[in-house]
Amino acid sequence: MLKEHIENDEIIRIISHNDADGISAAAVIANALKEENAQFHTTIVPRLKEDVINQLRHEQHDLFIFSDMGSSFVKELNTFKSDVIIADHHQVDGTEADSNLVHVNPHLFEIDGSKDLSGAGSAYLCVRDLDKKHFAYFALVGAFGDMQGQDGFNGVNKLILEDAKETNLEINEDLKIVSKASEPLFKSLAYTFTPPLPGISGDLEGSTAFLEKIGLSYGIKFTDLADEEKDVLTAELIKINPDIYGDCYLIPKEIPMLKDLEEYAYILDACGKNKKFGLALSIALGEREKALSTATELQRKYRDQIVKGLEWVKREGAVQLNSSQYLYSEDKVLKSVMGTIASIGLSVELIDSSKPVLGLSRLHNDIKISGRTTRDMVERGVDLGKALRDSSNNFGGQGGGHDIAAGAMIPYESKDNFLHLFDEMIEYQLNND
Ligand SMILES: [Mn+2]
Repeated sequence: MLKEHIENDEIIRIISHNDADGISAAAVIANALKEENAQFHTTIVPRLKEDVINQLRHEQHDLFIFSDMGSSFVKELNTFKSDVIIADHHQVDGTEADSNLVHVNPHLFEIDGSKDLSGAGSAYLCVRDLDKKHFAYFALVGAFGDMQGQDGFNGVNKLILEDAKETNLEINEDLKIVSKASEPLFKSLAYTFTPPLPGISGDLEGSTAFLEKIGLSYGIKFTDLADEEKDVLTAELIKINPDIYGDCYLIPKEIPMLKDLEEYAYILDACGKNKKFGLALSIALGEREKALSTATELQRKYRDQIVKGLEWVKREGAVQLNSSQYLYSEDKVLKSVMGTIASIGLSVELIDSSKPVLGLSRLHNDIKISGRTTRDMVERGVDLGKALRDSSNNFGGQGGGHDIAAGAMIPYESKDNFLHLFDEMIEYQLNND
């Protein structure tokens, strides 16, 4: 379907999600189209809603591509007069696609979209046959953005990894700490959230104390350490978390800042979290220098907000319900990183991992909710996507996502009732697995 529209020289309309995966998904498609000299127009949105879809319906395009979103709107998109491609990996609702619509989603093939394929991966599969294996690495950037590559790639991601290795990807064993060449060591360590370093991740004082204890200067950059100092650091960090040393996925031809795919994802994420979608896309489409220095500044600011958020979690803790827990604050900075600190808080053991956690942030008359849990809890029966969808629908809100990570939006006034219902649903899921 895509090829035909490219040959007809149309302007192809891309709509994608606003996180690192969604931006990578748009980047795969946009880069592929650019290389085919096709024209495209991209919009990045936080979530698909009826009004967005109805607006798009009136645009004069022959092909719409929805990436990292769209699977819960098959019914609406079936009614489009133009062609539609959905390249998503979120849970599906069972609606069959009409003949104008191509629906690419791992869940349709009983493949788990929360760990085996990202939105960018689905998008990559749509362009792969146009001889685009050299963009496979963007699918891996997206997978990192959705936390799918941190323990190695599985499922379809693994097949995509083979495409990337065949073309431009190299894998090296190394210390998996961030910003090795651009930040002083104590920040590199404190800003490393995956793999988590309990006592160090998100904790500038903890990180400084650790480096003092092992006799390394905290102000030096990792790349400026002597080899024997790197060895000492590696040995000490492995004691805290053995996963800190392992495979790094690198694009050798890229500039240092974007060489490591995981770090690439974090840059896109920082742009996305600051609503600089155009900036993120332009970097993914090849812009450097000024675009990158702006992005680095945003990343610094964003990381400081996360650190502030984690300090808050450490101080206050999560509010405990029977089978779940939540974080809530009306503080402007904390609100903006609530989902992220729920997720990192869980992994660095600041939050009890035996209960799913919700990060709640108020936006005017609504509350935005990000839910996170562990693989272990999913195996015990928890499905956050289902619980958040059902509990938010009950109060006129909407939600969904994956079993391990999901989101919702509810009216502010139903906050307490919603939390109560959600908690009961989790309890039910655990008792009826
Ligand atoms: Mn995604």
